[in-house]
Amino acid sequence: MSVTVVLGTQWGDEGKGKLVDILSADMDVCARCAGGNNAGHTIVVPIGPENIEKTFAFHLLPSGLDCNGRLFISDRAQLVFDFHQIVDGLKEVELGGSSIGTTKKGIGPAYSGKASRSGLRVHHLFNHEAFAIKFRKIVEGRFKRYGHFEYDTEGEILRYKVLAERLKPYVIDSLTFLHAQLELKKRVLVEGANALMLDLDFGTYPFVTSSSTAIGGVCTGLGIPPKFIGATIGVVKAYTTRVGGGPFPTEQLNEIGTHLQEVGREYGTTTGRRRRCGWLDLVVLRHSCLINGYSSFNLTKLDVLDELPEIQIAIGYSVGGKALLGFPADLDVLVQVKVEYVTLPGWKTSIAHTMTYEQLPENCKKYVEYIEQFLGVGVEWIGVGPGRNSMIKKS
Ligand code: 2SA
Ligand code: GDP
Ligand code: MG
Repeated sequence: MSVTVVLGTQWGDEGKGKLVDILSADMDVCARCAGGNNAGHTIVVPIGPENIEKTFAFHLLPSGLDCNGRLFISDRAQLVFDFHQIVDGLKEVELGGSSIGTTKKGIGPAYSGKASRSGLRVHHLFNHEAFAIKFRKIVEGRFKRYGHFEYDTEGEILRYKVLAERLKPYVIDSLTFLHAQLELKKRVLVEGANALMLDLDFGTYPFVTSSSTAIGGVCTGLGIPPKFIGATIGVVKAYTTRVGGGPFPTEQLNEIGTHLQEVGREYGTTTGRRRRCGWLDLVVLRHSCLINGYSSFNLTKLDVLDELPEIQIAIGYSVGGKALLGFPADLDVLVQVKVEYVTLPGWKTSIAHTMTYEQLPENCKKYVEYIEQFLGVGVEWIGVGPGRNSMIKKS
């Protein structure tokens, strides 16, 4: 079983990029399987003889990418066009007060096209005449639905003719490629994008993205059967953030939320939007564990909690005095939940330069162990800063 999967366990931005960057050193292939350039995965790495830390943000390309000539694009990948992005914006305006708060990268409209079987895929680019006919038809359909927005259809068709030539050297039959790698027992790392609570089926629908961000999306996105999947590492932020609209039971619209936002520098990697912040939610994580079956966790941004005298963790939801067993599907129920918290003491000391688990303050270890025991999943990695070296290997 040579495939290791890295998935976001909450509402995204847990720090998947950083773990993927670290794990990539021991991998042969790093693959993206879902989402698009809505994702923003940040890595902070020491560069040059003086080891000056530099920040890189990856959107569409895998964070494990380290060299030209080693990038491949699946011929089956769906294409996101500029008109999808325009339509994304128009849809959000149409929704008004109940807008999703999308990244406006065209993800929803492109996945709608895919599901309604009118999407264009990478292989379509290489039959220019047929591509042009299909493209015109799709754009006409969008004009009918959204009115005649400003868009130079013929200019775009010519632009894609040129871009297709540039893309050609990278395009492969990814199924044949990946299965050949698996046959050779090469190590494959899958970089999940977005996160479980943004999954089209299991997230806080409709405030979700349009791809399958859960473990199932790894198999449908890459065309590999579950039998190849060895480890599934869930990346868990030590508190919770969410960007965009939708309910967020442990959100702290107070000085705690502001503290987490400022210390954690919680701004969208793709859009620069302020991320909403709140306490860690183990009800969300239990739901996440059920679906993805994590073999271990990477707990990230634990350093962001350093200064807090007390830390709260959500451990249950109830409605009308009745405890809920699972995470509610209905957002009208979710907005009503009363959250039950436990309060743990903080550690009030910087853990930024801690190298081993044993060196962490006792209260910090108690926080980690509480999470492990509640969820029944071990924490394998702990992030204590944004840099590549600020990661403790626990077990
Ligand atoms: P979309 O654009 O259709 O996928 O938006 C639908 C919802 O999914 C959320 N979403 C995200 N949430 C967290 N991080 C994402 N990536 C960027 C980042 C976000 C940014 O790394 O910070 O820069 O704003 C991401 N992408 C999509 C989105 O907020 C909607 O709630
Ligand atoms: P991703 O989408 O899951 O890859 O996460 P993002 O890159 O969007 O957001 C995570 C942010 O937290 C980035 O700015 C990272 O550099 C930063 N980060 C990751 N791990 C840690 C950590 O352990 N501590 C701190 N302070 N920052 C971290
Ligand atoms: Mg991100």
